[in-house]
Amino acid sequence: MTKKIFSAVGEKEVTRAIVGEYARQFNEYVESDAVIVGGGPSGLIAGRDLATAGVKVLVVERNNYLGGGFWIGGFLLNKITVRGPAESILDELGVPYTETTPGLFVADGPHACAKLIGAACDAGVKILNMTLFDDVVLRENNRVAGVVINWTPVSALPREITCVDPVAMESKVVVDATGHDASVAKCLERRGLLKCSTYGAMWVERSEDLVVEHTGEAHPGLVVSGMAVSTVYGLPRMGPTFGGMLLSGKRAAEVVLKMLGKK
Ligand code: 48F
Repeated sequence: MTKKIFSAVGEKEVTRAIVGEYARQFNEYVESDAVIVGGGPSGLIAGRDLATAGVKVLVVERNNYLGGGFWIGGFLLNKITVRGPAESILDELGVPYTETTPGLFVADGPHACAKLIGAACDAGVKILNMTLFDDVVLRENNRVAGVVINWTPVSALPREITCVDPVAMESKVVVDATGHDASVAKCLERRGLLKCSTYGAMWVERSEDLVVEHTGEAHPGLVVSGMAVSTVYGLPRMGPTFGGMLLSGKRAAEVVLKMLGKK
């Protein structure tokens, strides 16, 4: 008999640990202050700042991994760029970078992603991954008051077995940080409640300033952040540079704090 290295714990304890902890946390976050849909750079920075300020915040992400477009800089090359002054956020996160030309900073995508995800989790953000935003919860005067969600794989089921009803999570504010898709804003557009545009052609020197400037409450209860802002307002795209996403996430958190009466 070989000497045992690990604790005397079997399968049922492992299963109970997963199910019990998941259910406990899910139950706790059925009602939160803010739900952020999309765990890319803008959503994660917004989440980090909100959780740091003591806000109960849940990120809903359709993939099993967080980070969105932050893993790959552009053209499948994993170096991300930020234009000044957004390198201050890389400093906050402890991401090493190089200044390749005055005002342009380059970092490793995976390293930056890992630090960003870690910072959001350390601040207290809770995550529902493999979870697809499906619809909004609306209350009086069509105020957004939560999200309807389903497991991501449900959307891949054959048509004849897709009658899997979703569930809803209530929140005081919802943030659309779903990137180009602007999934939450588009959902309001389908209901005739919001007019969306489509993002414009690339013009980096204009787009990042405009994204930060337009970050805010696009509909009662709904804040738009990151690339979703470009889609909603028809702003130029910025391509493979991320300072605008990081500063937009910060701005989104400030707006949410104000809406929650915490600023
Ligand atoms: O696309 P994404 O990284 O959005 P972002 O934070 O940053 C945009 C940049 O990555 C880049 C750019 C500018 O630098 O052009 O594109 O605005 O992250 C969006 C996240 O939202 C998730 C998606 O999987 C990604 O992780 N997402 C999108 N739609 C849904 C969703 C949905 N319906 N439900 C849940 N998650």
